[in-house]
Amino acid sequence: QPKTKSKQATPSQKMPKKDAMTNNQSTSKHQCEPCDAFHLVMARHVSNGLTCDERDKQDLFQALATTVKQQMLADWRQTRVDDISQGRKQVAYLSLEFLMGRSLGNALLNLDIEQTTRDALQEYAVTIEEIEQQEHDAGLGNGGLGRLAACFLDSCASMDLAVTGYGIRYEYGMFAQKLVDGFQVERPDRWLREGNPWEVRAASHNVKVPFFGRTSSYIDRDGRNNVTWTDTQDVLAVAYDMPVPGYKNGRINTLRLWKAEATDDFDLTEFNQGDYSEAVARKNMAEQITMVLYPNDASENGKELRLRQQYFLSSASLQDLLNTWVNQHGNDFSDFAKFNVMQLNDTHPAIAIPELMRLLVDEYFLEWDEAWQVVNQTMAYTNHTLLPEALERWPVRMMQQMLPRIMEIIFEINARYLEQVAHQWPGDASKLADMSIIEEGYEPHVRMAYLAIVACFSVNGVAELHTQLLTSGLFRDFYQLWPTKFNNRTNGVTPRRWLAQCNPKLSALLSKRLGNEWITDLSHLNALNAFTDDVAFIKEWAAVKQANKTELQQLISRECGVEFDAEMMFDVQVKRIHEYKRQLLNILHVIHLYQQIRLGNTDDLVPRCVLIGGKAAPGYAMAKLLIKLANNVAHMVNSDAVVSQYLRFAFLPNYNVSAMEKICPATDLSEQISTAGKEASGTGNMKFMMNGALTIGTLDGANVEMLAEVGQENFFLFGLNANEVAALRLNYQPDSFMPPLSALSEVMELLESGHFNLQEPGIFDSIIASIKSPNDPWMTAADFESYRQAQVDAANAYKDQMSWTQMSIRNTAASGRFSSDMTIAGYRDEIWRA
Ligand code: B1H
Repeated sequence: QPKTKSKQATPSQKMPKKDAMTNNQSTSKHQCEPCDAFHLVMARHVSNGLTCDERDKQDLFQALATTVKQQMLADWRQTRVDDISQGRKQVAYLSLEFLMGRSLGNALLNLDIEQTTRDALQEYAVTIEEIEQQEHDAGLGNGGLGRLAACFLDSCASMDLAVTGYGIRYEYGMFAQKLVDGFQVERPDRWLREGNPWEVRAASHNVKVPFFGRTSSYIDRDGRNNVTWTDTQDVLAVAYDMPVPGYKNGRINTLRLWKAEATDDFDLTEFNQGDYSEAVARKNMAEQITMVLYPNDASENGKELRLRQQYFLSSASLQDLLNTWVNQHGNDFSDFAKFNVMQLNDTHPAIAIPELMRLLVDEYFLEWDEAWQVVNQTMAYTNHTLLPEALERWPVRMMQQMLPRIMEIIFEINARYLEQVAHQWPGDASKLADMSIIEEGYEPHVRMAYLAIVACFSVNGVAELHTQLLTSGLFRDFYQLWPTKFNNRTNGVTPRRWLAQCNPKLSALLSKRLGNEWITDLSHLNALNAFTDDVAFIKEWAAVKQANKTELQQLISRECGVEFDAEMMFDVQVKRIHEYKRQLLNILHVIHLYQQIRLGNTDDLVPRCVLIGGKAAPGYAMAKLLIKLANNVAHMVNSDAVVSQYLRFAFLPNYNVSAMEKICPATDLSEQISTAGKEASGTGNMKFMMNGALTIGTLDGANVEMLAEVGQENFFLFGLNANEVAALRLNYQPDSFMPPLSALSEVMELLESGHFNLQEPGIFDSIIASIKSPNDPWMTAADFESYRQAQVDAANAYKDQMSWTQMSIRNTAASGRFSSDMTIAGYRDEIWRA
């Protein structure tokens, strides 16, 4: 009876009555332990109108979050029970990253207890917002890929899908970024220091993950030839569960994060040998696996510990899924694929493919073909990038040593698959080499993307252009072999966090006009188009943006010491720092404006505040230098009294999910300026659009689809398209894009003069050289003039606030397609068939 759930009391109905929550301890009739505990903490810290300090507030956060978690427990358990009893297909979303950010605000919204909580806090000298600030971001991801996983979890729960996220409980999340003299400095992110009130340690799900050792074959009693993997060093995987509440529907899904611990038995053998220190050292080795998130967005690093993380996550999650299956169905896997499907978030967990083969063949004694069928019917792969430096390849030697049985299985998969290739392209030896899962050479490597394509029944890209480029380029041969495997699922973002929660003023305005169905069906935003000539509405819309800008202005003042002015245009680029994202193009434009103002060419200028934020991978020297350049330019801009009448420039340190929640509601102009063909999708672009920003952007990633939805007249398009970039690559001459007296040549001259680094001679030489290099893959010079012109268009458009606001409304109205609910509906119907 799949509908019984909806008849259950919603969490709000189960929430204690307002008077019970607001009564103090002694008179409360409500016997709920967590609420009592909450009031006890509250009373201790903030009774009698005393104000509380930050430490007090942290206690209050812990108390409130614990209370909210307790409210979820019954529905959480019920969700699990119902999913099992109703025999629903289970989806496992495997990802090395879940960039969850804060959970309190999202839980209050989805559980519909925000008002109750506000009421309960009324007698204390503290607001929800102050308490929310106390929560440490769960920064268990790098950027778009990790945040996408988090948005998907929210959509799946809100759409009543039985989806479990499987990830790693890193002790240290994404590093905290500080600036010292304008340089990025990394600080550890010990997000668990104060404890994580949301998690539940679920020790009953512990499993052991084997490493190292050797393989040997044996003949069993039935005369079957089997393989065992012995003398392994096992690591204990301990499950920590986080609740994922659906939006007002009573469903609580699970994000299961694995922590690595030393196993007891492996301690024991060494204790027995009297080798205490060795045992402790090994314990550290085991626990290192889940110590830290690798901070390389869109580039691999090939570290051995990273492969250990990947196998640890994959093996623990699969053992968990198989244990659940066997408990219910015994060792018969013939129906497994009917009830289970796994989505691999890029190749990071692709080692799950040979691991599932190993578990089925070696542990459950399935025949190879039977096991392969299970793998091939249950696993689906999402590709997130075309950048060659991000395609994972693991040395065969490393794998043989660390995961000997897994490497054997990959060889076997490859041998069988290459027969198919040989059949398709008879006598074509170079096809075999090109398409082999093993890249031969001095140091042979396993190509993880090829392994994923061969094994999975679905391969998807994350935007239409990206998928086209995959099937016509990188994976062309595979597309010929298996055209039906390939499909597109354009990314999306959750409208709960990225509109309802982060922009309460706009949400209220939307709901006043449209009702609140948009929160679960974002296509309702289309109806806004009926109000684009309603002057009163336009004014309300503009007032909301203005208020949000004032809030951001305060944050920028606090964090950067730069005074933004909410009367000026807010021009924003926040994302990881990477050459392909071209923060450099943005900085060059700021330098151009600076020059114009100093020359007195200010007649047509629209005053603007430019914001850049983002982290550079610690080992990515060029990205780090771009941060330094932004800071030096910002210093010159902001300290010039004349210039700062027209232009202000700030670099926001430590950009993260919580910062974006303040930034996207306050942005006028969103910078999505990557070199065409390089940004697989982008998702920040969608958050800005939803919140009424206009986009200045290239025909890259999901920008292409955003433009199609909103129309050319509401979008500032510039630059080469992907084909033109590829064509120009063959004969690129940056000089030809900076003729004498051109804006770019003047900018280059000022930069080369050392004007922005008077005390630090030569530090930007490598940036200058990269712009002028015929080998510049990002073609910054080629797109500068068209970018500058688009910026002029944007400024001119901004002068007419009425029509700008109309365009802003049209952007929000057209953003409905980019709800992750739409994306997930696609995964559900076309891939998971759940
Ligand atoms: C994206 C990554 C990524 N693509 C390797 N690839 C990583 C690759 O730690 N690593 O090794 C981490 C991340 N991230 C992003 O995915 C794309 O660049 C965006 O365009 C896209 O929107 C996002 C979500 O699909």
